[in-house]
Amino acid sequence: MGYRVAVVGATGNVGREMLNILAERQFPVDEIVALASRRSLGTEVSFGDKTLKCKDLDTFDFTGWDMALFAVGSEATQKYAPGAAKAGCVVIDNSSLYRYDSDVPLIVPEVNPQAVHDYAKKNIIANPNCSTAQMVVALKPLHDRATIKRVVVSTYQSVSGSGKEGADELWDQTKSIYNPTSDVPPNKFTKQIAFNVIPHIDVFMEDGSTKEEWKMVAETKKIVDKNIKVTATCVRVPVFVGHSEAINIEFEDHLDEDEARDILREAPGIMVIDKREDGGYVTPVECVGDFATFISRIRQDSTIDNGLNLWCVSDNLRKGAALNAVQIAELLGREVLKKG
Ligand code: 11C
Repeated sequence: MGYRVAVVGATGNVGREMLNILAERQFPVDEIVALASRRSLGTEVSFGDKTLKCKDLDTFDFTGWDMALFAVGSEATQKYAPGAAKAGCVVIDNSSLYRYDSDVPLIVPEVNPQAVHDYAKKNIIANPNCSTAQMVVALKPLHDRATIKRVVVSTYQSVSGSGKEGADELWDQTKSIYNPTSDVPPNKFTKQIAFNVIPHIDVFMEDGSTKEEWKMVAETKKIVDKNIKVTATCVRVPVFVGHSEAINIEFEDHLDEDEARDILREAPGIMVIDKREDGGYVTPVECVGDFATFISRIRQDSTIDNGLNLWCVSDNLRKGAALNAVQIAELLGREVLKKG
């Protein structure tokens, strides 16, 4: 016996990846429905070797459905998730709407799987921001060994994090620079993204940080440990898929770089590629379509007593969004609903 699963926002980048990953990982599905807004009604999406026709989210009755994986913005989540949850369907939400709600667990299954038991207060589980998800997978096993005091992270985030419009803008702008007959001014991004980098993701906060940076701080505290101090600079780069992060970590206790490498090699969800030679590290184009979070360039930071540097790369549409949501669904099935 399997689950009745709804994928909400099935025509978007993340919704399509959710369907792919549910099929790839042979999630025990008895019935699956792809839901989208009325204008996408009838649009066909793939689920393994099957094709699903999108149904209307607006009129869908979630009664009798076990789980709904939501991949729509906060506004649509606010409109539809409470109704689905009230109907008894557990919502796994990829938007930021519920992430900071103390009645909603925020889960990365490799890090805080025990939080799944807190799902019932609202019948909702939140999925973190992509840049947080990959970082906490790397931080957790190191924190367990040597207690992290402070993290300084700089991100190099791909345009797919900002949706299809962002990817189209990079593509069109790149072509227009080679062929200057057509001008593609910044629209989704605030400055030219082709052949450029932009130190600005999401809105500005009062203290001068951006919301993306704030999310990395707040979500790391909620998922790993509220005592960890995090400071982030989030940067958009002209890469289509795959977020990269340069992470500097300060620990309470000494942690040797070789031991850190061994710990990370054994840690769930991580693949260490760390040869100290040309090309002995991972770049975003190599991580596309993969489930793992890749760690390279592990080395001591000799400017502080107990410091390490590392390079972390992952497919932002997978571990950063759809894969993590499916892993939460697997966890929920395994630990709570116990049907599969
Ligand atoms: C980006 N991290 O790369 C963002 C996208 O809070 O789920 C995901 C935003 C979120 O633009």
